[in-house]
Amino acid sequence: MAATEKTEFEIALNQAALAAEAALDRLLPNQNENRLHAAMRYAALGQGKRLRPFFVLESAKLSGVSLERAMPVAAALECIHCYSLVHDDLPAMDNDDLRRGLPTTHKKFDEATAILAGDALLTIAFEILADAGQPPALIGALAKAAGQAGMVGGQMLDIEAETKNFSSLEEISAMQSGKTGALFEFACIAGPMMAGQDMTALKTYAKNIGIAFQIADDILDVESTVADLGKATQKDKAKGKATFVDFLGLDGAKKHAKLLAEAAKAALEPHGESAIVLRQAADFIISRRK
Ligand code: GRG
Repeated sequence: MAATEKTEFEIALNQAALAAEAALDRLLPNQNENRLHAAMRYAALGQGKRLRPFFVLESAKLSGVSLERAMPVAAALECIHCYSLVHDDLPAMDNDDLRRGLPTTHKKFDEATAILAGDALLTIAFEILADAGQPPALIGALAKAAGQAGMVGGQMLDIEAETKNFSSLEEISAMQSGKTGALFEFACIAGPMMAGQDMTALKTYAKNIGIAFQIADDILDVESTVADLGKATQKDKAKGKATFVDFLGLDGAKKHAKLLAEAAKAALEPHGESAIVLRQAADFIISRRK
């Protein structure tokens, strides 16, 4: 392949990002001069890799589910991801000024507006799914992934770990499986769930890439720059956060991420050649620069 030629994954991610942007633009409210609407749109539109929508659309494709049926699920999931970023950036949490290369939502607007925009992005996600006639099992699965048994629960453990150190790799993996992994897992099983198919292979794939993604995030926090990442770096150590790099060292963390990516790819074996894009996605997750 020539150096400039794009991989199947890069093409699919780019298409998913464009489709997600268009869907969010259409689905998010936009009354003139409505401050809440403006903050919701600021938090959700424009930048972002759109990895979670990509995984929804790709798992749907692999399961024979149409783009039309999968798109509201991809958009709803991205709304929840964007809400989590807005709330995570607040002074009471990570207190960040920069997100996706721009002022965080509470810096651009104010804290109260950012809290409400996050709340509204979370709730509109479920409105989008209900309006699209998605099955209760899928709506319930997203609620579970986002809530106390998933992302919110993981975030709580992460905050607690600032004062109460994790003592094992299992403990930190459990926290990250909730905080970061749960939304990835939902994204990857959304396809077979909509199609009523077996989810085992994609669930195993997702569990591995979820942790690999977080390890890559921890490594980028140490090795990357604000200009490349569009957000503050070197924050984890300063905040006393429990990271994979602390437990494994930089080289150990890179090796562990590679093992997880290989395990993710191996899990796709039942899907054969049609899972090539997801295999390439696993490699991207651990080699990304932002
Ligand atoms: C506040 C309820 C609540 C949860 C916050 C996801 C999360 C939990 C916090 C985000 C903070 C963070 C940096 C987590 C590490 C992994 C992560 C989710 C990174 C951001 O995701 P990307 O890289 O972001 O997919 P883009 O901007 O590309 O969408």
